[in-house]
Amino acid sequence: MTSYSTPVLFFLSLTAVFLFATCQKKEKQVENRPPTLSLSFDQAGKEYLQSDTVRMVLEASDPEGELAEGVLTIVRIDGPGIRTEYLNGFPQTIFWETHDAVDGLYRINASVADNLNEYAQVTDTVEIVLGDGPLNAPCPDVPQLTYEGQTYNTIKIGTQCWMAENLNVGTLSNNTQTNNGVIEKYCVQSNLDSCLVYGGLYTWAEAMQYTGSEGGQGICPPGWHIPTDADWMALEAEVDTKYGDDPSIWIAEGWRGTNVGGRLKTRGPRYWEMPFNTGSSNLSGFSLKGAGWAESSSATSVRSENRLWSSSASDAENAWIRSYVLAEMASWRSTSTMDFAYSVRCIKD
Ligand SMILES: [Ca+2]
Ligand SMILES: [Ca+2]
Repeated sequence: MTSYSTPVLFFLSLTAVFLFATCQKKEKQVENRPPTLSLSFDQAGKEYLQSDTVRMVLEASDPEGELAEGVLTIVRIDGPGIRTEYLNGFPQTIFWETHDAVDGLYRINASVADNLNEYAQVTDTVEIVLGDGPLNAPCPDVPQLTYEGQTYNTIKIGTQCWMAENLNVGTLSNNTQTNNGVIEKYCVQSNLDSCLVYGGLYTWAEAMQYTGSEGGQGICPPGWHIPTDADWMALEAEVDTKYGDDPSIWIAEGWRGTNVGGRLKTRGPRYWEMPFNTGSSNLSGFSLKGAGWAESSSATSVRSENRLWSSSASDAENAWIRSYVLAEMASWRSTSTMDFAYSVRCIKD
């Protein structure tokens, strides 16, 4: 065993005390810094139509990397709190669906603490406004019509009178639709209730009832027809707020217009996949739903796309269509093989 003299031991212990004190001092010098927190919204101006989805992104970090749980509250100004959300992990996206929210100002408050109870807080205000409702009314001479056992609402847009729902006529089938004297339809998941919501899906020839004549009645009720490509263009010109009836816009292929699609689609998450339906206002009252489409009998893209026929063939195997999809406020025009099954909207003669 090594032995030390008293002065050496004394020196060693002094050194230890000094080192300990220095460390203590150093620890005190490293101050804990508070976390940072930011809140952003997907809509400029933070003004939303009632039934929109408010999408909020919270980002937080702590210089020492020690974030604890955060909390977000939504409170109607001069009203009760309507929602509290605990935040674990960042960035975090919060979806607030507002169909039940009354119009007014809402305060969004979020905070997050670190392990030493230093915290950061952000507050912002969102306004929920009532939409104006559809700018258009049902067709005055035929506000509703009943066809093959189903009643349809109508909507008058400009000089046109349209059904306000996709057509749902015929017998559910999972086989190839043929010229057999029976109107056959595909339904999402082969479920008749889906056809009540979204309408049936038909190949072009079935929809046209094997006549091929542009503007023909096809499977529509008497006095109505499958819209022509020009009927669709007139609708787009009427509904879009920027381009009006500039034919050079609407004759183009691909995405056209600024907000025609948003104004034709239903609002909110019910018939469209969230969160990307923001901006759809249905101000036209046309009420497009995400009916999907079918390559054979089984539908795909349900709640994310609606493809609709025109009665205008582009050649022997293709016809002009329209498509409306999530996250897209414009209107898609292209040709499509007649073999795929799409929705039908009837327009009055
Ligand atoms: Ca910290
Ligand atoms: Ca048939």
